[in-house]
Amino acid sequence: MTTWLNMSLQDGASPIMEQLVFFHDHVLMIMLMITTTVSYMMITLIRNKQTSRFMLEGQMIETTWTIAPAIILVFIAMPSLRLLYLMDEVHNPSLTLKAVGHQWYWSYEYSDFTKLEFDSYMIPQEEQQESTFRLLDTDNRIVLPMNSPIRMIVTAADVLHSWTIPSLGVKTDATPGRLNQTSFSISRPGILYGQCSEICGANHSFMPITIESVPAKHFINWVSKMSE
Ligand SMILES: [Cu+2]
Repeated sequence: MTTWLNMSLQDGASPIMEQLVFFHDHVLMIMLMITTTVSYMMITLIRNKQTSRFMLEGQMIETTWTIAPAIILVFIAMPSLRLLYLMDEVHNPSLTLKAVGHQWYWSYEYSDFTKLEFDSYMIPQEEQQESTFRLLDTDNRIVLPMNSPIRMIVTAADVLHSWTIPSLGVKTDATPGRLNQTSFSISRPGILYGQCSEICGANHSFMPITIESVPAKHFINWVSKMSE
């Protein structure tokens, strides 16, 4: 999760998010090079009076500064498209979780099991404990096995919502009458936090998402306990 003074992305908790962080850094490096070059050019132009009686045109430099940005764009587009298609791919999921957005809470259905579904409300400020995070913790956490491909089905019951976990690199719109699909696999155990990311009404800020990532064995125990 984000902690104090973290100005950057959260640490990736899924292979896709790790790749997204690498891509972000890659683009930032390119932007740094461009900004440096352009600022250098602008400063030189301001500080010098570059006039010449003989120079009327510069075919070579004009060709270069037209083609160079196009080549730079290709170096951004290629890894970007690679990631886009990687994120779209659903690799033979071992579990399906359905999230339904409501005003203003999420409800979850584990469609692989019978009658395993629950609502997940934010823990209100009056009920905060030492161990809970304000505006981020829920009364019922999603429990998911780590290191297994998970398919998410996201939809809404009333208005638009958006199911988001920044550390997994997942953000899917929850639209009434529509099922949106995304997939991820969590690389380590822990608790992952997210918030609704589509302005959905008065309590939009108060419908967080909490995932408890556990080893597969613990997940099976949890499922049998829940379905009792
Ligand atoms: Cu919302």
